Amino acid sequence: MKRLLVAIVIVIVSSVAATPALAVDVVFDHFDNGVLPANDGWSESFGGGATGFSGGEAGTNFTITNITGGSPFGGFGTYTLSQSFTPINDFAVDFDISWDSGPSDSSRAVQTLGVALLDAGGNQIALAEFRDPIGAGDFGFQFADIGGTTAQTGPDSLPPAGSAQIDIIRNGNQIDILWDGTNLLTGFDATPIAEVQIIFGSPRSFFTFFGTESVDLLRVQSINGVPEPGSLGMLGLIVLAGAISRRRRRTRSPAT
Ligand SMILES: [Ca+2]
Ligand SMILES: [Ca+2]
Repeated sequence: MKRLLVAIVIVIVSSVAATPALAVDVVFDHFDNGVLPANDGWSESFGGGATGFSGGEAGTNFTITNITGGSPFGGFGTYTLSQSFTPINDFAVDFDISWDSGPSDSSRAVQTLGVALLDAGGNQIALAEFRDPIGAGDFGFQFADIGGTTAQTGPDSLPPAGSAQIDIIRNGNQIDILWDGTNLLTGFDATPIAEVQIIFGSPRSFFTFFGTESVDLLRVQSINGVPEPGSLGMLGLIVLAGAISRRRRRTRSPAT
């Protein structure tokens, strides 16, 4: 009987430990249907005087080759795509991008491309961004921000043309931002997120031009309701202990 109980407990504990995290897609776009994001579930907006962009969706990428309108010689022009959703706690965000600072004078292309996560009030919780800015060197670098704490890899640390797989993951109150699988920044904020933004930026000046930036994938997954294996295993033990105790009382009662 004892052996059977031990076996039952082992089965319960091991099955709970093997339960996979339940990941549910909240936002998923592979930019592969030829329909511009603004007509495909995203809201678009412009900042810094910008009024338009050059580019489109082709193959499996949404690609921008310029941000237009406003003064071409100053101001930080932006083109932002956003989606709102029911607030989520634990999450995994995939953001796959590529860029090209050529071809005419690769030292002067200036462009940024980031993914931002916001709470229901529009406050930024986390940002991961490719930055090829004015005056910080010829080429780009990795940048991350969690609640005002930032990390970056420094000027020229990325190639003039390249790609990146960026991940932002939250488990409990810990947020990790990874660039090609390597941790760039860890921060702490448990505020539920309710919006994702893709932000194309153009730090315009007289001598600069915008290169090429592409988004291959944006995916936000909610990681839901995974009980602690330890606590559920303990729950199983408590239930079993109760069953054993009741069984002992029942087996004793006929004798009294
Ligand atoms: Ca599309
Ligand atoms: Ca794609």
